[in-house]
Amino acid sequence: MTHVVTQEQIEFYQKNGFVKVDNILSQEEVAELAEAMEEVMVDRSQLSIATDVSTGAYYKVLNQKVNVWRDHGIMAKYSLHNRIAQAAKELSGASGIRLFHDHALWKMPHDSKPTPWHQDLPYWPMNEPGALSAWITVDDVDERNGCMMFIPGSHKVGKLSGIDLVNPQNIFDYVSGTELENAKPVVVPLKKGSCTFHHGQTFHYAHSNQSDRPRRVLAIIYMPDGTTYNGKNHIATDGLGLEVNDKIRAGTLPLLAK
Ligand SMILES: O=C(O)CCC(=O)C(=O)O
Repeated sequence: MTHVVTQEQIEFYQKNGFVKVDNILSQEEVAELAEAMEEVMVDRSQLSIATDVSTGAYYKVLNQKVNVWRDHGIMAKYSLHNRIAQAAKELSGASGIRLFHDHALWKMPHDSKPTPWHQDLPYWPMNEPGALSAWITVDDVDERNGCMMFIPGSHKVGKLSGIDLVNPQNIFDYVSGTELENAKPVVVPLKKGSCTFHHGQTFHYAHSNQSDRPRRVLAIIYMPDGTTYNGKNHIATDGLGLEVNDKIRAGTLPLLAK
């Protein structure tokens, strides 16, 4: 198969813990995905999980719905898309890539809050650190409506304590005395249809949405095939009967690229 990302992008990702990939989707695909996301965000199906109600504190940070691919065929088309999974495989260097979960991540206009600096891996039930997220936007994003920013090289610091996304600790306190303490963030504005990939240990942040429209993103979390379970409760693995140190695999966590 031809490569989805360049060698330069792979090296950038390995070194910095994030990378930008322009036009991972065509403009036709973006339009289709945006329409499906609009539908799925108001769908009352029980298969996906909205993590807060519209009056809640977390909703101001993120209007989030997890596993939207289970509700909508077009969301499944993109969340299970081979091209995006293949890019994740190439960047991570894994021999196979499984879906962990997808989530629509909308930052609502008006009274929104920033997504505080955090790592993702502390929330995931994984022993190993190779999992990564594709963050695909269907709107042009910049600092005004909540594009992503990253601390280069922060994925190499290891897994720290999780951050409370509503009442956040300062993640930089955890790395005081290291070069990360005063590291300069890299801001990554994107055109719709483009994406970033970030490693589960990379520090990342997004400003509040100061525009008058939702900032609409589909994020897909991938894990290297063979990643093992650490016993932590998580929406994507609860009820699967996994024992600690089992390989994380199930029909709902499909192998997407190998
Ligand atoms: O969309 C955001 O504001 C934050 C996204 C994020 O934290 C993630 O995809 O891991």
